[in-house]
Amino acid sequence: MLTVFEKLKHIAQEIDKAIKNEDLGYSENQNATGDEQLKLDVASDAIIEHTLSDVSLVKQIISEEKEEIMPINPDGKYTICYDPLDGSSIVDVNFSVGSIFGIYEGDNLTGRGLRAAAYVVYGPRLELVVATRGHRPRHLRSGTRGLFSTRSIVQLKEKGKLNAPGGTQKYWSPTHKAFIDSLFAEGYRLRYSGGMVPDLHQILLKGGGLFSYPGASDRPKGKLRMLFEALPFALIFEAAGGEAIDEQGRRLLDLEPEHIHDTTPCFFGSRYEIAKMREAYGL
Ligand code: AHM
Ligand code: MG
Repeated sequence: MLTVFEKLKHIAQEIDKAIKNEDLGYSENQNATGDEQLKLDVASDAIIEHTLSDVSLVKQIISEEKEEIMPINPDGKYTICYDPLDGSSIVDVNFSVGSIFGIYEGDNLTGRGLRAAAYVVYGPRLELVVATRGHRPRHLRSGTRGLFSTRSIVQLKEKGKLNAPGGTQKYWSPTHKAFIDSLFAEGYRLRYSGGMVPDLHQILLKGGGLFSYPGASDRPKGKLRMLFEALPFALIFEAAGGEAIDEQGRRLLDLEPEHIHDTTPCFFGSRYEIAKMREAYGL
């Protein structure tokens, strides 16, 4: 796993340079889910593909930006699923964006097969959070000579203060709206940038809170993709002492996507907010 994490540091540096220097415009393509692709989405995907394609531990890669699975080494140990540039709709306004990685055992593309996860935050500083299953996540920051050093071990408190509610309110169910309102009524503060990487990173580093992306009438199965987005963050939240569930109260790490681009409603939080969610949803 260390070899893979070392490669992720290289990828982080390369994508960071691309974000700072390359064209932010649209490419002529759409990705597998029909989203317009930015030139930067394509460039970030190419950096990751190029870097991972000579790692013998890697059996195959699956990208949010690719329709199909890409084989690398048939004897490799892991499948790496990734979102090369999450939050590409906010990169033009110079908000923080990120890359997300899920490292799955063999070709076991389920929550139970997920062995490790990581994300990169491209912000004023370049940061990386890595977690192997069952161990507290490590938060690293890149220094002056491009070397990453550990800043902290990530651990959530029992209860936080932040509320990051995703999606469009007019499409939320009355249950979800009442739940989100109840957190604000309790004193939670709104923190939502529209990029799940910085939004979840903030909750993790500030010790707790809730990030939700529910199923709603416009998107009954939510927006966030299981393999590249929801499951990697579920592993990180659980490793940090928090929880990650869907709207039926199932652990995200117990889910099994039917298709590689499947999405799921999701709730990530410290224990208190997740307990409140279960209560509000009658679970
Ligand atoms: P993307 O992968 O196309 O960038 O979309 C995922 C992003 C997440 O980072 C973020 O949490 C979510 O979309 C925001 O969606 P919304 O604007 O509907 O709240
Ligand atoms: Mg994404």
